[in-house]
Amino acid sequence: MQKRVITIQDISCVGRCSLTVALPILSAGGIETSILPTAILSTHTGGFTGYTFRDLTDDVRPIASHWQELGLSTDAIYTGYLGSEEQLALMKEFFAKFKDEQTLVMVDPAMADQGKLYPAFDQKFALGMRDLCKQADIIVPNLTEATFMLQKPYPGEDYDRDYIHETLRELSALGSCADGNAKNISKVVLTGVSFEPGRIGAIGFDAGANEFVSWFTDRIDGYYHGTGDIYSSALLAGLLNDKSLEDAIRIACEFTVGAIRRTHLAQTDPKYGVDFEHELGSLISLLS
Ligand code: PXL
Repeated sequence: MQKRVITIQDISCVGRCSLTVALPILSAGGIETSILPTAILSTHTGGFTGYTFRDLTDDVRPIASHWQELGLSTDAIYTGYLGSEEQLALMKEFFAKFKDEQTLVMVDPAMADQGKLYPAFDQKFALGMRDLCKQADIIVPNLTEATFMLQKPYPGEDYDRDYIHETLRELSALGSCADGNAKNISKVVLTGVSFEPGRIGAIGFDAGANEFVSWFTDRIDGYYHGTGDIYSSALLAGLLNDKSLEDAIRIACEFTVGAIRRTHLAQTDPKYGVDFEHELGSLISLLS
């Protein structure tokens, strides 16, 4: 049976991130993608100025109630960029309504990169996001987001494999400090990890198997916006196509680097995001 995901993030109308990448990537993975937009912005907030922001917080509960009346069920819930602490609280309510034994909850704590929080966020929000992550089955932070959630210093490029493994274990253990039926976060995927010049990738920790898995590709110079969202969407597409964590990590890495490479060669303005569209064919092949 075809799988369904409900993804909850903003619509940044221009700039290829959040819902404008999650929808096509998950669709390419053969997954029915239902969306719950949390805000509409004319562009994303990274590198553009003067963007509009229409908050849709007040719509979240009525949309969820209507779906409950329909008896809607879902194989996965995937949250990305969320606009406020109030929205974090609403996500917990949403999980309580729509999560059952079978539902995979993926939280991408999209709030920071390169050692800094995105413009809309502060420490308090970062801790709120940490609390939301406790309710997830899988989380996909980059190293900046991980250090904000663990309240430890951002190491820049100065870390080794032991540091990364310890960070992954600490992130997983966040789940066991949750209220109620607390348990470790079963899978953590840390993105943007590099142990040698010219190579970058992701490392996953499967708490149940007590196992680390990783994949690395060439590192392409420059900073490309929206690649975290592209990575998470492709990772989820892999998992929902019954790929192992290791294979899903590899597929998401290869897809994302392919899009970055094209964009680097085309020399387009990186704040408009990366050309993932021309990589969708390869994604479909990687998933089949
Ligand atoms: O890519 C993450 C993201 C999503 N949505 C909005 C953003 C960002 C990152 O800056 O600003 C609105």
